[in-house]
Amino acid sequence: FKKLAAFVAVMMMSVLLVGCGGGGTQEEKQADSNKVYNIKIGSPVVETHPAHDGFLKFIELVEKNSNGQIKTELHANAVLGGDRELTEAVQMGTVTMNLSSTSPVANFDKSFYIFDLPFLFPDRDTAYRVLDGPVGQKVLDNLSSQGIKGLGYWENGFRNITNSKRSINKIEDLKGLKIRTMENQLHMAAWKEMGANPTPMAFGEVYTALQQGTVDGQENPLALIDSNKFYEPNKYLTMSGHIYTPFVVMMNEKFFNELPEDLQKVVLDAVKEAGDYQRQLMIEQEKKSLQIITDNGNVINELPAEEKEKMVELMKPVYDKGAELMGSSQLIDELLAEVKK
Ligand code: TK8
Repeated sequence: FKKLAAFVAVMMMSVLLVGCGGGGTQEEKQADSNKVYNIKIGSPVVETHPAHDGFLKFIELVEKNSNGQIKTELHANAVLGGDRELTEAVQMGTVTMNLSSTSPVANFDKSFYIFDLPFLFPDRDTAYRVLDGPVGQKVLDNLSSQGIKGLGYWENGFRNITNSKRSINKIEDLKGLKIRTMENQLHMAAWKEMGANPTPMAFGEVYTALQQGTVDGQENPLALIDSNKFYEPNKYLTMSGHIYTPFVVMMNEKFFNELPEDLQKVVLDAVKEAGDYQRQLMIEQEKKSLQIITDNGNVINELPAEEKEKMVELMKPVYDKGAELMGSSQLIDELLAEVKK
């Protein structure tokens, strides 16, 4: 009997050793500290936009902090495609990492519709706190169902309206205006509620559409209105700030999971630090962009506060549609509770 007990003990020990030795892929990965990992980055924005600087900062940080184990290649100016194409490429693994406005990503995971609810965040600091908090993280984690690792949020910003027809001094001025929207049902519903005529279109086609008059106007944060020169075909700029759109930074999940834990932390820390840096650049850029548009002789007005309040009232059905598209109002309720903290 004693022999049998000893045999079982040896067997148990060997299984345990193998278990924590061979199967422990972390140790194997850790041991292979000479392995180089190449991150192929696709960016949908032009090099003059601070999101490009965000990627440059990310690259500096990961190459420095990985002792050369992480190499990068940055394909900027949407040469590998816009939001949707790049997100599909990250999903397939043909591109390792990208950023996209959250709105097109709602077509991959419906929880991203949350960010197309108008007037969700009263200011930047609230947006940053909520995005970097538990609700923002929950939305990022939902991307896992699409084979994507959500890494964090950088800033696109509060959206303003440009058009070639007239200043928007009251909501009625939007009536019948052909406005390009992002390819996102909730975004389109918001503009319908305000009496405009929404046309969904990829970002890369917007300038030509404005120039040819296919659409009368579009809406984007000032930095993009400047970097993509929408103020040239669109003489009128109305500062409405009706939606805060984040950029979501994403990575192919299989690639991320194959990184040793220490390099996963290097990537996550670099996305966070580069994001803080990019957010600061955006605050500066917004002032510069407004000056450029002013110097170009555009007609600029602020949507009056009472009109913004009317917009908030008009948007209530959009919140209901958002809950319908997302399957419930739970995430909306959670996010609004975070906003109010
Ligand atoms: C840039 C887009 C842009 C977005 C849009 O790729 O499509 O209007 O606001 O920032 O993501």
